[in-house]
Amino acid sequence: KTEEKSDVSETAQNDVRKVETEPLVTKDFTADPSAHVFNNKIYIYPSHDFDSGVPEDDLGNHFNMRDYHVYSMDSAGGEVTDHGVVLDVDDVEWAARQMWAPDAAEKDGKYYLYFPAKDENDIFRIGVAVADTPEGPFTPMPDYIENSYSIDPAVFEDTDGEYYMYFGGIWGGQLQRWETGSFADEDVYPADSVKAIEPRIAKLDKNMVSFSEEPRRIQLLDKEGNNLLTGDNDRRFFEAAWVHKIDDTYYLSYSTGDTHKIVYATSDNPYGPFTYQGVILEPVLGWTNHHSIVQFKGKWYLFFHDSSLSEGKTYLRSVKMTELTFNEDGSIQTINAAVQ
Ligand code: FUB
Repeated sequence: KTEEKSDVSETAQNDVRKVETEPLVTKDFTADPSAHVFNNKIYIYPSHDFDSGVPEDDLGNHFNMRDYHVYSMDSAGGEVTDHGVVLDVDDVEWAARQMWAPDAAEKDGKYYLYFPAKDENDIFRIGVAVADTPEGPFTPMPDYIENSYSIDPAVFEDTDGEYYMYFGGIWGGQLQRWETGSFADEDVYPADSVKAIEPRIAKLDKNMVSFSEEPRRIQLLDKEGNNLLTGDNDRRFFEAAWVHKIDDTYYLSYSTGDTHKIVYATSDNPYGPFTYQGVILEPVLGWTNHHSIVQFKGKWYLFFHDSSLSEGKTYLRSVKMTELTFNEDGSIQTINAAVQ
């Protein structure tokens, strides 16, 4: 890992690297890519966007996805194999609609697909489905994970074999409804001058299908040790948490939502507190920005999406990838992948 970092030592820390990228999948619209290396291949677990005819609103009802495909690649940037539909909302007893950004994990030869969806009360919960292979098909558990809520699960396997789920998203993702500990009837946003709503973490049980603890809040700090504030839209958490680890440093990256960036913060503990560091990906075409970071054959890659294939329709997105480079001090070089 030290060698990989030194490969980019000549890169100026604050340079923005402009990249040109193409959609990895053109047959369908795909978004929110969670990439993992299983069995020496890259597997991508994305949302499956489609035009359901639901009009656009601030709660994201137009993101009305109903199933998941899995994709794989033998080499970075190589041919992409579509493994077809691996889970459909109709097969999930507790889920009613809106199958949003999923993630996957492997343990002891079993594969777990974690996914948010609204239940029959229109409350986002996080469910899990199990398979014997990374490409599924996945069999859903009958109920959502107890004590789960909101959206965008990202499951991180630590080097000691523990698994943690990072999750949450504000606005349409409903995290603001959970500030009191139970689901509020109305949105509750803190004032601009107070601590912003924080992402959540829960350790997974050894069975991988339940939490072994109540979800906890993750503190996000600036470099002076102050909490990031609600009004700090350029840096505060919105959605799309992802964690990767290099040596002893945990990198928590996430979307800032209405300022459309992927940013990151670091910690020496999976529970945080995490200290804000900088921007990984500048705004892309389309309102949302959502990513994952994975190491494959010695290089690090950023998977993300934009709306280039649909010429800007924010709910019809396409998954892309590019190499991610680290500076000698472990900081991440900012990428600009914007297309006009
Ligand atoms: O794809 C639906 C939602 O849009 C995701 O859950 C968010 O992260 C945003 O990308």
